[in-house]
Amino acid sequence: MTSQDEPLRPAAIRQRLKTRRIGQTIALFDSLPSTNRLARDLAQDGVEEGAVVIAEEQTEGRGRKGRAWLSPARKGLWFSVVLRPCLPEPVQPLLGFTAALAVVEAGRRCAGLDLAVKWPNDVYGGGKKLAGVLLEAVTARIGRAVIVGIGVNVNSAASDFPEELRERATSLRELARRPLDRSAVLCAVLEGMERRYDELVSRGATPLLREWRRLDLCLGRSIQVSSAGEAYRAEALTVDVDGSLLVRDGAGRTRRLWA
Ligand code: BTX
Repeated sequence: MTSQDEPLRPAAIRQRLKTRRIGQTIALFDSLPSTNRLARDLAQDGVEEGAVVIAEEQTEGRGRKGRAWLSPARKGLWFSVVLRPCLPEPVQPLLGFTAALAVVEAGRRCAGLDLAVKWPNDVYGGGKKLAGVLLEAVTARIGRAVIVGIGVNVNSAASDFPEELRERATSLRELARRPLDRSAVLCAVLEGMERRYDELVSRGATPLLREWRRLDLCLGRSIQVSSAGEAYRAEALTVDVDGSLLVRDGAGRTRRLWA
């Protein structure tokens, strides 16, 4: 086993982590079908806000719209955070922004990288996808919860990706040209997420949206839209307070897209 393949250790994470809520409870598994699925069950059973479910490997990791998320053992961080936000429901898609921006910050803190985001929730480096975020709302016995599922390729080599992903996917190790300590990256993401989440709740969406707009690769560009059975090219204008993307279509009309 090389050092970059070392298992995560809850005690080491706890010792390093500087948060008040997110990650104060951690459930770590060698293998799970999907951390989001277990986090949903725990949220329904009343687990406290900030609980984190981590798996060294996911056998049925999921992306958006039922797509698969490749989650090989010890190559990345595959985890889900349970939140019980005091936020109006329409604003809750912004919780995905807090996670994606926290990954960007972690890349800077841990590896000196300049990463970018792409609406709705992706993180990119060197033009390739590095991380993704999957948000799921849960109606629980003690009220609604939101599960923020985060997948970050940390120590994957290009050869760890299947042929069809190699041109489109990357990892922190590939970008930084050295392996990284996954515990350090995890703590940086959880800390960055808590800070943005607290700020969103206490000060509103403005600081978060300002940061997102500065880092989103789509904005100001021509993009291909396929939504509700329609396909067209449009210019991506900006993101709005409900996390939607405003675009201008070929006829000059402004249209709103939700993830
Ligand atoms: P997405 O639908 O934007 O991305 C899925 C697409 O990304 C796939 O169809 C594939 O083309 C590509 N892809 C799959 N695996 C990877 C990978 N490891 N790196 C780069 N590209 C990949 C993004 O969905 C949201 C992903 C969330 C994953 C987390 S992991 C913890 C939690 N549990 C769970 O099941 N999902 C979330």
